[in-house]
Amino acid sequence: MDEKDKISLPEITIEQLEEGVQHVNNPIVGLKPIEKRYLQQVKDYKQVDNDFFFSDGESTVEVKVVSDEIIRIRMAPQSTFLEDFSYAVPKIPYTASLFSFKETELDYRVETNTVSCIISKKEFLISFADNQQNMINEDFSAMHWEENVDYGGYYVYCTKKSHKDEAYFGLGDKPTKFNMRGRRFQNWNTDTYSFARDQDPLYRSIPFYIGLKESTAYGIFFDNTYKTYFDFGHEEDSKTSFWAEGGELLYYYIHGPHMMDVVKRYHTLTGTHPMPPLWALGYHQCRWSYYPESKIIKLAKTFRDKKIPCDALYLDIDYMDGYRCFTWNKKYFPDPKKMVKELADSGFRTVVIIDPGIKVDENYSVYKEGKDNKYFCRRSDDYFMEGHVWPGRCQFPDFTNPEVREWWGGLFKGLVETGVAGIWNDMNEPAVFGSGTFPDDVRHNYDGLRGSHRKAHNVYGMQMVRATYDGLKKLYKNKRPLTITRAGYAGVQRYSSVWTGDNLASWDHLKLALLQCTRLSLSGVSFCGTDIGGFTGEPDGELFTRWIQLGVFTPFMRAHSAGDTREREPWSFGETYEALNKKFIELRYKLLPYIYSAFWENHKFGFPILRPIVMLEQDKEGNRFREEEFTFGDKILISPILNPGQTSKIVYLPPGTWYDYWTHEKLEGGEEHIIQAELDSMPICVKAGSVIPEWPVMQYVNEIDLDEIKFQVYFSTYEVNSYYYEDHGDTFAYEQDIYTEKKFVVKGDACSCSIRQFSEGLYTPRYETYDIKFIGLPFLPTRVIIDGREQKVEMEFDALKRVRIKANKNFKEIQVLI
Ligand code: MIG
Repeated sequence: MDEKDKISLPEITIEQLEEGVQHVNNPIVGLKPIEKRYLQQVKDYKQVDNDFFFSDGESTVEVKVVSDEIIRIRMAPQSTFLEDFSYAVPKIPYTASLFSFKETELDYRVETNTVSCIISKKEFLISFADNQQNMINEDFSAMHWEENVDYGGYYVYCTKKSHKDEAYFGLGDKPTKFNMRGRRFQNWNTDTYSFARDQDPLYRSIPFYIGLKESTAYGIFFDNTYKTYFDFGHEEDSKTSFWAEGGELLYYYIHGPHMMDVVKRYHTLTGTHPMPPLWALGYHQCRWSYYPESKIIKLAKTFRDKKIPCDALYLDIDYMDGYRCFTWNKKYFPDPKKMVKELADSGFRTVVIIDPGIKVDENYSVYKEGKDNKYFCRRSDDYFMEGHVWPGRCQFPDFTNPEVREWWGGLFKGLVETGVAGIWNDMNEPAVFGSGTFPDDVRHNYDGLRGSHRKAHNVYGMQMVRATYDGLKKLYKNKRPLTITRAGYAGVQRYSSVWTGDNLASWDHLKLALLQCTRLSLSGVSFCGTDIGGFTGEPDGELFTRWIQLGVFTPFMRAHSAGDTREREPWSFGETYEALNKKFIELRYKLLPYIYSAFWENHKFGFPILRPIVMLEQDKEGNRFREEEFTFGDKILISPILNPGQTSKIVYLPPGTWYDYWTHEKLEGGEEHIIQAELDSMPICVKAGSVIPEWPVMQYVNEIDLDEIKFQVYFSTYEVNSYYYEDHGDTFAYEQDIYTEKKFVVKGDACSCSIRQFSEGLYTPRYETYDIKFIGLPFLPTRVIIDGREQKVEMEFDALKRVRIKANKNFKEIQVLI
């Protein structure tokens, strides 16, 4: 090779060359080696407000102070940055108060009150330390890249040091062990029917992880929509890398030190779920497919006859006319509006499925409109992107085009007028029969910035459900829509709940369900659930019941099954199981006000709804391998039974005092306990000091107007706060502070227990009284003092010395004492 044909390269070491050289068999460059190129010594820097630019003469790295705890890093190999646009982070929430800049002999330091970002001059390594100069996350080698001769742009890489025993969590719903250390993953949304343990990738891409180094947590959010990879000490134990097949090396370093801080801060970047309609937290019954009309009406009636609570029934693809979206099969559903109303009259919401594939059919208005307005995706040479899906030959809207999203949102008008209450977005990876998905050369609008499918693939589903959500929100006029999506990218939580796709009826998948949901919760998507019972295959009664039990404690609770399997309703496995399933669905309904409050804490404050043990007690080494215990909100701990025939379980409780939910037995935390759990039970523990709201069992949300509400108060000797939230349940008035948030503070000693109440917000609930039950009092009370005055209050005691009193809801403090 001639000297002049060589790519001009800055000095790089032999070692780097050996690692990086790849011979690409490309006709244009022949066998010319494509090198991995690394940042070189820093030559100069420039500051523009809270933005710092460091250059090695050829490449530039931007260090942006986002907040006291979040710093964003970007690299431009030839110093030209791409457009600063992100589907995940719609608006960077700048909140940095003070920051400073220092230059020393060896490095530059950008420092906030809590984090210091250190840029070494000689090697251009980037590291993050806390304000005590404890190193938390460091580059192993300088950021690097490779030119992409086929498409232009670069493959971009970042390699960090991985410390012995450093643990890794997050990354969406990878169906694998909870701590991802030692594994490599890929993000490329994929329709994975009947997926297996460890299969990768699946339907969603959330390129965000939490590292736990010793007892300090931090987060890395690699906001890149191309195919991305993460290697957590898999290739080499001492390195953790992430890289992408295009786009920018752009990541946010999110400071902890607690995992909870990291997740909350990740939420400040990517947003939280809007409040869901309350009914969406009830039990949902789905199947592929319930049709014709008589079948679904009978299903509804069976629920009510058997008095098994249920709020939503689903129509899968067979409700459509030849699988044409936004149409009805009139043979099966001659009068959908009447049917939906009939269901609504007995308290059921109807949710229908929608797919992105639009049937190529000149007589079908959706296709015609899409075609006339050029809304469908095209190949690089301007041919339409065509593929076969359920309707046959289809074209696909380009949801990355804002105009297309607007159009798509409007298409729901008919379904909304029919009374449909929720939309289930399927096949939006996007999935195409045969080829799997779109070819790479499909072009997308990408909100005006243009891109091939390589860039838009991972956000396609998220933009579909965004269009769906925004459209429904307008059409419902201030009523909350329910949307469910299969595919998604970081930030999808702003538009939708997700379910984990086509799982399998096996005990191992029950375990995966637990892992996937807790992992999703840490990755910003708290409103998640799995197909209860397993989508493919056949569960037996025991597996189904255990899955219902876990389902009570997954934010989205829906049973679903494939069409070629036996029926899968709560009564499908005989009377014994029916009674058990009913008992646990009823438990879900009792806990609805608690569940709803946990959603509020997610929406408003960015707390994940499901919290694995390691998040509650991250400094205890062994916890990073505990996978089965988790809390729902911060008060109820669950450890579902995950094996056939199992009737008891060793459960670890974090420090503090806990109570067995069923027996009220007191259990000390910081140790393991054996908890009995025959099929009619499951290990559930409540933290001491909790105030757990409870509703009577209703057959559907709002069936009964309450005139009192129950609270279970769990005695504690240390002070504990609990939050209780309520609002209209179905409007957006909460955005104007029309809600009530109550804080209860519980504290007791050997002869008294007090509960104080604080309220905030403008919503006034209908009921007047609280029905309060004290659990675990170490004494038998004889007196009650309400707001400083002793009252003659009737106290009821039961065999377990639990004390029950009724009180007006406006009290400030209640004390029960000897
Ligand atoms: O190619 O609509 O994951 O929940 O029932 C299968 C039929 C298409 C896949 C979804 C599943 C749904 C099914 N769909």
